Amino acid sequence: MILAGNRDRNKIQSRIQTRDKTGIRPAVFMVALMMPVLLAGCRNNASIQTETESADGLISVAFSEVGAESDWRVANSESMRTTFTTENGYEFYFEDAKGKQENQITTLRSYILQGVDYIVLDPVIETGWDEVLEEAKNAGIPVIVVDRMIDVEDETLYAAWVGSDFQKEGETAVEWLESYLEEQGRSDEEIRILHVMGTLGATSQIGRTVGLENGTAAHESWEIIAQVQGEYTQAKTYEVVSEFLEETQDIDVIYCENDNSALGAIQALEEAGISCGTDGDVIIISFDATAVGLAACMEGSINLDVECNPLHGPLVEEIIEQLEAGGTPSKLSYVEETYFTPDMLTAEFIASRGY
Ligand code: GYE
Repeated sequence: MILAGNRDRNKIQSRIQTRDKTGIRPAVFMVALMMPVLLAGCRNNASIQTETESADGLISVAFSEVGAESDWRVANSESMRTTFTTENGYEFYFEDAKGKQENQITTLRSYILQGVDYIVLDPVIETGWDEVLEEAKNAGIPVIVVDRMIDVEDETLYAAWVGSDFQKEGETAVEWLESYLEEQGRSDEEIRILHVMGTLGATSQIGRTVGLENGTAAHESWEIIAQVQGEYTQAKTYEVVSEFLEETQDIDVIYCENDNSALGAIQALEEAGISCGTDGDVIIISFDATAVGLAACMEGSINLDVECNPLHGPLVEEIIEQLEAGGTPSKLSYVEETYFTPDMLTAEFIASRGY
């Protein structure tokens, strides 16, 4: 439902903060004025509905996704799509920002103009959201943030956040490495770590980086020999790791901030004739635990894959249900996560996860 419609709005009156004397949300009023323009420019004309047509009572949920840079991301988008279906009572809007915050800001402004019921935002980076979220707030549209966090002055600019504890993921990796080296009798050996970072400024990058940096500072014999930017993609990581290997091949660990990066690092090592994983020279640590990462872990080229759960759709739906019922969802909800090593994996298990 795009316009105010005749879905029972009583429940959501309380969260609509700005209305003019007519009781119409300014954004809705603007949409009414601009209807012919919007209809002409809309990708999915069929889903634009008039007030009478929206008697179906669908709730419109408009998602601004980071991009499609990784398998994790694809699973995340899919989780939203399969949750917010018409059969489940939703009208779903989706925009892929192609990794650019400015695209997300444009998308949010168009969602605000359309007067959607809820905005779901997975922010590329943490900063720079105050202004556009103020606009959403003034239009009375609750914003639910998923995955990466936002750094805003006014916490009332978003209703809730759901995602992972990224620093904890990094700490899990550090703890595992410590015990793995111990098992191998390498605790006192010098350990040279190549750190492949994800998208700079994204909460997942920040948390996983802090986890590693703190862990390294706490181990005298560990050293981060370089930090390179893999941008969460296989292609970029392959490029930067290949370049690095021309400088030195003296590396004990490559800490890759997601599975696609790990695959890029493995590809670069293979090409340089360097072995990795359980039977190789370089220990590979990865994050996400998507099917591609777990498959590489099961066959031994990734030593550790720390899980990061991308299935946010049902969690966002719970938050929307709470808001619809006039409740206040928890401001921050962390998803449960674990980690995987080759001995823990089977093909059946990987297939059963569905992403
Ligand atoms: O680990 C990576 C993706 O923010 C948790 O973004 C997310 C990260 C994920 O591109 O694969």
